[in-house]
Amino acid sequence: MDLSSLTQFFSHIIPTLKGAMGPLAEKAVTIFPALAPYKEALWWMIPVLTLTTTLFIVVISAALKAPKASQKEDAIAPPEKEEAPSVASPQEPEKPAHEALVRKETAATPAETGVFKSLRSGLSKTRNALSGGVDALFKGGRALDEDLLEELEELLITSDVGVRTTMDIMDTLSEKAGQIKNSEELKAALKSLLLEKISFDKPAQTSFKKPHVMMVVGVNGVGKTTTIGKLATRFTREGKKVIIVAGDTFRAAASEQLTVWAERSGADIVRHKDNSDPAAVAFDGVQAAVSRDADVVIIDTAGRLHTKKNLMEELKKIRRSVSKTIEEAPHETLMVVDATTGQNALTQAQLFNDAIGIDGVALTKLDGTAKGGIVIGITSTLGVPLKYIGIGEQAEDLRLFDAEEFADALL
Ligand SMILES: Nc1nc2c(ncn2[C@@H]2O[C@H](COP(=O)(O)OP(=O)(O)O)[C@@H](O)[C@H]2O)c(=O)[nH]1
Ligand SMILES: [Mg+2]
Repeated sequence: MDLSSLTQFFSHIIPTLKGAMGPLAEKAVTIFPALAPYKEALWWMIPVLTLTTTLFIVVISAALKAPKASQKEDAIAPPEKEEAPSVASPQEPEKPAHEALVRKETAATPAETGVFKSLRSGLSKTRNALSGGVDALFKGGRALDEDLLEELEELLITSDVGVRTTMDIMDTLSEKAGQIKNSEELKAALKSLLLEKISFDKPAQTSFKKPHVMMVVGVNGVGKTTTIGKLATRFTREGKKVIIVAGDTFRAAASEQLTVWAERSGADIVRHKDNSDPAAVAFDGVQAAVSRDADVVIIDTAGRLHTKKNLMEELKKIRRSVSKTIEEAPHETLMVVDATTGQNALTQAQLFNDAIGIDGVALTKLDGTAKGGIVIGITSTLGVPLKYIGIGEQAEDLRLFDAEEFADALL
């Protein structure tokens, strides 16, 4: 549009607008006498104000629409927390567990929640008990005397630190008692003593010989399948090709649950019919890994403890079966234990270690307990490295165990 046609346009539109708005302006002045001084300008003020108000309403309603829509989805979304699957039951209906997982995913996928849960918030219950407990000891200006030390000892034992480890810590602390005046100093001393107890030579990091075969063992409900899902996520995010093997053929829902995790993490899954031989699935899984050039194979296993002897025999059979394809496989046997079971976790780990030998422990549900002291119990008595800790149910809630980071989060 050139300048002359623009001038022509305005010379046409202005009188038309003036003519149309004239009567409106008259009416406005009779209704609002205060507008009288602006009468001459009303022919353009009315359309301009109408236009800007409409624009304003459109923008505001568009801005409000987005959060409203997601609120609506929230309202129909199922609750995030699901009941833990019950201990082994062959009659367990297959569908609900599968549905439960799919629903859980729609409720809060990692992409939706966005922020990774911090270790500190995952361990908040233990932190409140331990760090808060030490603060409480000094309330009312108490000094570090025999009574206070005794209460501290009780605090450590009720946090599942373990009797022997607590005794060791208390011995050293009583020697240092003269130098400790307040809760901050006591926390610092306690922290360095705990750190001494839980520090390991760092477990060898993920430099795998391809395919690296991992077997995941532990009793029912401790979080094996979930931990496998989290591990698969971790490995695929590192760019590794992962195959997970549904070796818990005993529980109908187990393979379904693992299939959901495979989809979620982008791993392949090898599964057979329910009640088929776990050793045969494991064998096929390793064969598939070799032929598909996978980096990691993670084998899920059953965990029914009431037939303990059979379970250990079954696990040994799986080991033999995978070693037929790769002599040194499984390269790693990871034992999963549930931190909320306290000292039982330690007993279980010892039991599995004696029967089949374990290379590392994954301690789950540390977010659900105030007794995270079990980490200290496990690392200081088992002689097997604590490799991973689970601090929630989502894919990213698995951490490589780092003694310093852990101690920092607690005290
Ligand atoms: N809060 C919490 N729940 C967990 C964690 N790990 C697993 N779970 C839950 O524990 C329950 C049992 O887990 P599952 O993987 O099925 O145990 P499995 O029987 O050993 O395979 C499920 O509801 C999981 O969501 C964790 O680190 N924190
Ligand atoms: Mg399972």
